[in-house]
Amino acid sequence: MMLDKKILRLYFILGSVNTSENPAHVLQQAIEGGITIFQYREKGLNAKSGVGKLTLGIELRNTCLENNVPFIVNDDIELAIKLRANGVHIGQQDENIIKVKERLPKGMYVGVSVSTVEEAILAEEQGADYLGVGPIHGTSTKEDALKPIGIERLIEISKNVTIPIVAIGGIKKENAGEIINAGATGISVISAISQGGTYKKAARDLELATRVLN
Ligand code: 3NM
Repeated sequence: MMLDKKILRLYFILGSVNTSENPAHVLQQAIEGGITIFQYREKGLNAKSGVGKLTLGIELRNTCLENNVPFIVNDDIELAIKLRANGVHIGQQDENIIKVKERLPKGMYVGVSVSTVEEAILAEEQGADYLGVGPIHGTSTKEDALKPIGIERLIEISKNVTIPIVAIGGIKKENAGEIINAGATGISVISAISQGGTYKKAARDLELATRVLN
């Protein structure tokens, strides 16, 4: 089943290390502001593991369910299955896409992080449902982020694949429009919402900023 492109318009990612507030509260506000999909990414220094990771996952999963927002789990395939997530998002360091798809129940989406045209073409061939392309700009949110790839690379990648693309890395309302104009289906953010103070307004402003003609 093809992923509805509208769903990828404003893709919010959050884990407990990205906020000093209750993550479920941040998520609820972001939903009210207009995010279209959510990814639970429990990674980085002081990230939860085991029962703590599962418990927060259940809470965020329930918030998404109550609000009819698709819920994606970063990297952790077992957790994604346990939480009956709508999909899983994997990086280049994670398991092979074909193997991941074999393990997942039918209908669960697989998103893949790429930063080159070659990686993008391969991920599409192997059955990725969408691509996360980045980092477009510099970001301090991901400790091991690669060097920014820039808008030109995003344009090049979008010309070489047919599956939807969400761009990531240093995206905020001021540069969201150029991302969509470069051919991306949507934008993906952590700090532009989680560090946005009023989360609902931050999400709404981002959503408005994506409304450009492309
Ligand atoms: N992945 P912010 S960049 C989670 O390039 C993540 O694959 C990236 O955070 C990649 O919106 C990134 O705060 C961090 O810049 C995005």
